[in-house]
Parts: sequence; structure tokens; C-alpha cells
Amino acid sequence: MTASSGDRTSEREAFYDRISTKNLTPLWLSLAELVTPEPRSQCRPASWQFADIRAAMMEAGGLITAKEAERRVLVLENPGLRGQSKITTDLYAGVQLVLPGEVAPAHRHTQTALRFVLEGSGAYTAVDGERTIMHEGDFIITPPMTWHDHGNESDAPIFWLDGLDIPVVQFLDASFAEHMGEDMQPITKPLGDSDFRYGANLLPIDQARGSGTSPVFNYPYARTREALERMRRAEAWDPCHGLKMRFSNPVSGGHAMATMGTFIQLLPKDFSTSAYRSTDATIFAPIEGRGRTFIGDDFVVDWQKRDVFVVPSWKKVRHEAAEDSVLFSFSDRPIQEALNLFREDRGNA
Ligand code: 1HN
Repeated sequence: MTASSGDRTSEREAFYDRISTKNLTPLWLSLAELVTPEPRSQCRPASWQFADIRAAMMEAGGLITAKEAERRVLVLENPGLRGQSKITTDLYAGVQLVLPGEVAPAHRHTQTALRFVLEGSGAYTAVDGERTIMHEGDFIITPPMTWHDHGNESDAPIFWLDGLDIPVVQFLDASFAEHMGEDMQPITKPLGDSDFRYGANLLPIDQARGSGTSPVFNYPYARTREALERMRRAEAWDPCHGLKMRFSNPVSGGHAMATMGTFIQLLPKDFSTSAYRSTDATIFAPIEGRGRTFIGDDFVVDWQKRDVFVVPSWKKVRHEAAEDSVLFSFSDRPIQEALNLFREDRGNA
């Protein structure tokens, strides 16, 4: 064999050691790992059953209050990324529980958050002076640096999936956070204000193009579900996605948030999708139905409503719906699109 860049002669080793003291290191030892022909991720396919999460959360509910914890959340850690509070290489996910009568006090931070309500109805979240009531399947956003607090005035526990761009902000060293010092922020707007102002295909006449974050902050499931139901009648099925829509910012037409793309997908009973892969590792949370998803060559998830599973970058994914199913999902797609890095492979579909 001819000498490769990685062959370690004693002369080379001595050189590497010497330059190391000057904080220098040879690229030729790491180039192949840095610039790979295809994504090579530590992120692994993984899944969580809601029954397990729920049981652990109820136990957590007996150990610490939402207020003491600030946010009573169990982090969904990717098995390939343990100890890093990541569900994918650049996204965070957790499940939050607010028990009846509890509050999660007001704070704000540069990280963007999304909520997807898994179980329960009637709790509120407040974002910059406006409350919204949370229902199962609602998708709610908390834009960067907006004050937010949650409370549950209903008589049942509420559970939701939190998705945040924490690892992105960490990578950029751009984390800022503040406590308001109050359980509840002052409410200055009526319920539904941002929805009727921005969510009715109308915009204020002098509305600027905006900041990349939607002024609508609750995308209620009732309306989303109705839209999917109307579209299914047209039978406009995509072989890779069934019927998949993205949540949009009505001001820009872009994604609802700058860093995380969010999607809702209807798969009718007995629909099987064609193999698909894309560079945006994606977190899925079914909210209706039951089915099976094949990820890569050897990972199979049997999922039902409220479970969570993750598809790493560039792993082939195929869904089979055993019943009419609706899947919420999110990924870093807006970042990849903005940087011209997003790629997908639809097979021949
Ligand atoms: C956060 O602010 C919330 O507001 C949930 O509900 C999870 C995880 C890390 C940092 C901030 C929330 C969070 C979080």
C-alpha cells in the first residue's frame, strides 16, 4: 500500500506533538471526517411511546411543581447524543406537564419555541401580552425574546411537546434570557387578537414584511384538521408525503418560524408512502391514528397518537398508516433553505 495521509511515522508524530503546543493541528488527519460525501450523523433513529413519557411526567409531577422547576419538562434525548439535551444534532425537544392550578412563570429568551399539544385542553399560554387557550393538536409558537408563561386553569393535566432551537443558539453563542419576576405577565390584548388581525387573510395596511416570525401564534388544530379533510376529497396525494402542508407566516409566506419548519400531514388508512430522504432531520408526533414507519435500513417504529419519533438527516423514511392518521412534524428546514443546504431525494416518486 502507498503511504496514506493517515500513516503515523515517528517523525510525523513528533511534528504533530510539537505544533500542538502552538494550537496547530494537521488537516490531513481529519479532512475525511470533516468533509464527508454524505451526511454522517451521531443522531440516531429513535422513538418514545407516550404511555412511557406520560407515566414519567406524572411521577415528576409529584416530585416538583411547575413553578419550582420553572418548566417541568422531560427532555427527549437522542440515544446517539446523550447528555446534550438534543433530539437531533441542532434541535431540542421535550414534553412539558402543567397540572391543574399550576403556573410556569414568565420569562423570555433568544431561543425560539414551538408547542404541540398532545393531551389536555383549556390551559393557556401567554405570549407578549396575549393569551391563547391550548387544545389538543394546536401548534403554538413563542418567537425569540417574547415574554411567555403558561398556566392550567382546567381540571385535567395538560401535556405538550416543546421544540426549541437551543443547539442552534448554543452553536452561535447567542443565548440571552431574562425572568420577568412574575408568574403571569400583564395581559394587554383580547383573546384571539393576533388570530383575527393576521389569521383571516387580512393584514394591517402598513404591515411591514416582518422579521421571519409569524404574527399568528396559535394555529388551532380544529382549523388545520378541517383544511386537511377538505383537501383529502381532492385526493391530491403525494407519493412520498400523503397530504403534507407546512405552517406558514401569513406576512411572508415563509415558514412560521425562522429556525424551525413545522408540518402537518394526513395519511389515509392503508396509505404507504414511497421512500424519501432529506437533509433536515425531522421529529414526528402523530396526533391521530396508528401506523408504522421504517427509518434507514433497520429501524421500525410502531406508532400511535402522541408518540414521538425522529428521522435523522438523509435516512430513508417510509410510513404506513393502519388508520387515518395525522402527523405533526418539525425540522431545521428553514435554516437549511436559507443557507442553500436543503436537499431531498424522492427516489423515483
Ligand atoms: C422554555 O422556555 C419552555 O417556555 C420549555 O415552556 C422548554 C427548554 C429550554 C429552555 C427554555 C417554555 C424550554 C424552555
